[in-house]
Amino acid sequence: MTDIATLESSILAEIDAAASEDALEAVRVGSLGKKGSISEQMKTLGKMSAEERQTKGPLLNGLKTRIADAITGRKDILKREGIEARLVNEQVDVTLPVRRDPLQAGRIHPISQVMDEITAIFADMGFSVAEGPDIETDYYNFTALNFPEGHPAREMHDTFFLNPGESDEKLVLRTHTSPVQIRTMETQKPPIRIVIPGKTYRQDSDATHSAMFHQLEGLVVDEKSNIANLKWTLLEFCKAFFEVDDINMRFRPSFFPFTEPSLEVDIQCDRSGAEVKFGEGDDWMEILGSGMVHPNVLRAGGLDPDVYQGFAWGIGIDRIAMLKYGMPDLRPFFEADQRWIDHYGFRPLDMPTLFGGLSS
Ligand code: 2NL
Repeated sequence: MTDIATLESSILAEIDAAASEDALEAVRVGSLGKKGSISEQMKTLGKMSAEERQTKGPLLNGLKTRIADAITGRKDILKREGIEARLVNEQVDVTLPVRRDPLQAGRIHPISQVMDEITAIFADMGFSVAEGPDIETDYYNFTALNFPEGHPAREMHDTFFLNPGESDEKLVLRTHTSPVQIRTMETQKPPIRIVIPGKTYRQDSDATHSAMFHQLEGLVVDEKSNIANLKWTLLEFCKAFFEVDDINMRFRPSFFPFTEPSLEVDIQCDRSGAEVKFGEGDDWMEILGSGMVHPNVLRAGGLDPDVYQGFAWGIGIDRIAMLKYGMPDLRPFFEADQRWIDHYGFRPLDMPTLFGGLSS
């Protein structure tokens, strides 16, 4: 056998023996690579006589081509074997039930969803979110909000009082989120544009009331905000929240100790079908209370009512969540029933935004 034939058979044997693509690559480098055995042979051509080169050259070139072809052929076989091995080993039982991705398994409670939707709407109008404690002093919950001592409205709130502590201050579970507005006025100079979502408490529970419920209040204070601004803000809110192009609103005179004048707001709806539709029909539904901030409340917040004025409103979250998402009963909100939250809950990664759709 010639040297070339010996070299060829030994490389072909290595190619056949290569059990992986990595091993095959090592054979390729060892033969066709820069310092490989065939390349070394090619380098000797330069030192040969013209005659010798004429016979050896084509032989070496032929060898090079055959080895390259053999490597390609072996590579294909190894690839196919790899796929076949995976097909045998990586079996999937397509009849198994689908396991939910942990990121998809949780559900956002409708109350959290509605709070996120409402804050997204007001954030888009330039409001920031403020929060405060659930346990409040009698002063922040009532006195600063223009409820005189002994005023019947204090009793109307069915307040939960805490046992007196070491300090003399009377503590309550806040009956509305309004104390947060007072705290904000004390620390922030106007213009103020805030919304306050949170838990509130009143001693009252039946099919439509829970002792702990949720409210979202808003407050705007500057030097000239007026009832027209209040109406526009609430109209834009209602259109965005109920996801309708237009909606009629009705403002009725009312009374709250902390606003003057006070206005209750109804929106147009249609109750003729199985569920209530908003923005159409000739029926009305009350959805929130509002008004111009009472001068005494501005004063309690450290602001001069001769310089500043503002408007405020409060919405009950639980009820409008029921309205928007067609939930007939309030009680399951707080029963932690997995089936209920699976049905009425929202996907955690579908965060409400105005550009992406609030509830899509
Ligand atoms: C309702 C009514 C309302 C407010 C809340 C408020 C807060 C401050 C000053 C003035 Cl600090 N007003 N909040 C105003 C009007 C109505 O809530 O029926 N909520 C469910």
